Amino acid sequence: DTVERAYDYYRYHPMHEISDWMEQTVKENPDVVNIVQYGQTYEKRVISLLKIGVNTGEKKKAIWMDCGIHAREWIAPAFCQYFVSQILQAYKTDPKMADMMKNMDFYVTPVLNIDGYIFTWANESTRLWRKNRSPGPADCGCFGTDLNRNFDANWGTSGISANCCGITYPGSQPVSEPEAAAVTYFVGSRIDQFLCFFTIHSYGQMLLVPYDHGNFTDPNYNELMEVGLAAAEAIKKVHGKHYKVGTSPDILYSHSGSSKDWARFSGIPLSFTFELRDNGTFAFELPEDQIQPTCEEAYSGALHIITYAHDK
Ligand code: ING
Ligand code: ZN
Repeated sequence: DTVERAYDYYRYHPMHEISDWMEQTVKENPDVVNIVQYGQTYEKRVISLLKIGVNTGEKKKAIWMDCGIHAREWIAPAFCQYFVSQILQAYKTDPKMADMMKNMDFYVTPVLNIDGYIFTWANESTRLWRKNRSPGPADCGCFGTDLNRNFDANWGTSGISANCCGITYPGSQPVSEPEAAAVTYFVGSRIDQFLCFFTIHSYGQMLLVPYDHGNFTDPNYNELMEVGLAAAEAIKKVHGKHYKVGTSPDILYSHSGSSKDWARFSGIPLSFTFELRDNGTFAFELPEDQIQPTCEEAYSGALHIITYAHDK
């Protein structure tokens, strides 16, 4: 007979293993976890998330987290999986998490850009693919749209490449891509539920607050910075790593069409992009021995923000 081996959260997993892990997680936690299929990729793969929370029969508040919107940022899907395992464990041992799971549902998408993620696993020459896998315009000859430039938030106005071969090509129009449409529709149709939107990237060790577009200032900028800076402090306590906090134009450069800006423009009070480790030494190819410390520190930062959102 077969012996069930514990899932290894400190390795990178190909998509089929992540899909199996999602099903296994539901099997092991049938009372509080469901799989929700909410879209399809360009190559017709099903996009799904784990909905985690106590079914109280009431309309609940919610937290959004997506990972793997960019294919090569492998630490992001690893973090979403770790995050799920941690909240499910804490639910059983920590009254605060038990309370939060009664009042809120966590919607976690481990891999949003599934086609791209699979492409980065296909062979070494495609390991650093970022975009999705939809073909560009007929006269282009290149594949892929940058999904974090494709959302309906000042689409196409800054921090993009108009060339469809570029890595920041925003697509032919806002939400032209099925992966961005899936998030837009799912989150958009229950927008009032969401207290907080997280989208997880690498690399750079940053917590980005709205807005990514330099022409806009968030009316809650001070609050977002305060929460973000406290989260960065929580992160630093875990393994001493420094994460910068700020808007994208303040820290790096302005860009348009990001999911975080779309979420915030749509009315979600808290919206953050996490840029996980590292600072460029290994960049997108973060060694597996850094998965655990990266996840531990990022969990601490995310939990700070989630607790703030819940208690507010
Ligand atoms: N970074 C995000 C991107 O979409 C970003 C967010 C943009 C950060 C611009 C800083 C400056 O490009 C990654 N790593 O994908
Ligand atoms: Zn990214």
